[in-house]
Amino acid sequence: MRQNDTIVAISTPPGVGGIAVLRLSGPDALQMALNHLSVDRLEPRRATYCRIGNLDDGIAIYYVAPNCYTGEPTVELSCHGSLYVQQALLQLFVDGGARLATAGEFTLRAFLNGRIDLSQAEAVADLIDAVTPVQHRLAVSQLRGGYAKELETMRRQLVELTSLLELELDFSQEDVEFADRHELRQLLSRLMSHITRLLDSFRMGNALKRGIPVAIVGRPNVGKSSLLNALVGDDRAIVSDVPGTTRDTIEETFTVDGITFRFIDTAGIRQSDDLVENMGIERAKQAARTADIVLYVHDVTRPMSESEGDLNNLCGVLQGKKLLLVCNKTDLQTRGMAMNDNMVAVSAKLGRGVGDLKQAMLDIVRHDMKEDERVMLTNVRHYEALQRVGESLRHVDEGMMAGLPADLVAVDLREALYHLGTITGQVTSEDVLSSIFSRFCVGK
Ligand SMILES: Nc1nc2c(ncn2[C@@H]2O[C@H](COP(=O)(O)OP(=O)(O)OP(=O)(O)O)[C@@H](O)[C@H]2O)c(=O)[nH]1
Ligand SMILES: [Mg+2]
Repeated sequence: MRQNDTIVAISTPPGVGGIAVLRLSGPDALQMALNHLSVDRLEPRRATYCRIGNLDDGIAIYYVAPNCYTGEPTVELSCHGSLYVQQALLQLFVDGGARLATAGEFTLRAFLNGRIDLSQAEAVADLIDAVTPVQHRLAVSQLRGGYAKELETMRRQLVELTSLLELELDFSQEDVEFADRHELRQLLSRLMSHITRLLDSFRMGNALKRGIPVAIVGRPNVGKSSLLNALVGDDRAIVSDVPGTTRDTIEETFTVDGITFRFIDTAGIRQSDDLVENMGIERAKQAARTADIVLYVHDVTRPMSESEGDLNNLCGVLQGKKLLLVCNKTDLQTRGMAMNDNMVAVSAKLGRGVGDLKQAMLDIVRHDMKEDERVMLTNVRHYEALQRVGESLRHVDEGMMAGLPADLVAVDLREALYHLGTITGQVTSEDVLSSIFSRFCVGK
């Protein structure tokens, strides 16, 4: 990982634009820029209007290290967004000794120079990817470091634990077990419950980031695919009056009030001799298993007892899910129905009641979000690392209960510290870094 050279890239999206921004970062950034500008100095953090390499007129800004994004001297040139100008300027600086930056390399340098930790670098990528207000909020809160602070607190507590134990080690010749193990275990259990809470927040955090999975299930022909189409406002799934039309699962996302739902239309659930259909039905059950919200569609022209029977059979699959009973085809039904809180009446065909259904889903999500207002875990890599931290701490706990000698317990503690360090990047490998930064675009 070379870091002592000067890198260059266009930081605005590829293509023609009103303006384009070229970024130079590294020890020679200022000199390289000045070589091609019509001015002979750039005042730090001041916009200077100048000619750039006889190609264009634009604005140059010089950022002084270390208080800038990459933590090293940086110059940004805003020029006209012509493809020709962009390419010609890049060429100019490459000929002048700069190296084309790889994807995410500016942010990688920010990390390597200690400007941000690894979890914040990942938040930068999330922020760039964010398309909904919720995704934006999650990324911003991770970027601003509320989460990093929480991790730091945990790390300090772990270090404290380790040093308490090591103190005990120093005195072990004298056979004192003075580091009050009661105190140790209290500290440990506080830490463990903290970790459990963070791990628990992942389900919600991840769902908010990627879209909350909503499975649409029910008997054949009740209008599941029609409901999907009505929800997303598009003829996404094939609809027909032949039962068993949908054979595979179909996914479509839709954002309501800033919250993204990932709808999964499934094959109608029934006893069938058709092998392919049965595979589809198995997938339907699987979709219901992995969903947060299950929309069970009931056709109001059919007896309610049918759906009730199904729901009883699906009981195991539906455990822990939020279930909404969607009574469909209400346009064919004139008499009223006894409704309760978990029921929504719709006509997928006419689009009637679909707004109510969306509202009911939003209510479910908002209710869950309230329970989890603090820092939320959204990143799979962090989730896995924290799971390992939790596991090591469980070993510590077991070790202390079993009265294991301090040096053995300390091994597990150090392992916990190690896994925690992988989140922020205090310990990391080139593989991890390259997999994280390859997600970025060039120029970031
Ligand atoms: N009148 C009326 N017909 C509907 C409504 N919703 C769906 N249908 C009709 O019911 C039939 C089945 O609709 P689909 O959406 O394909 O049903 P499905 O549950 O996806 O069926 P499978 O994929 O076979 O399991 C079609 O003829 C739809 O036009 C509704 O609200 N009112
Ligand atoms: Mg269907």
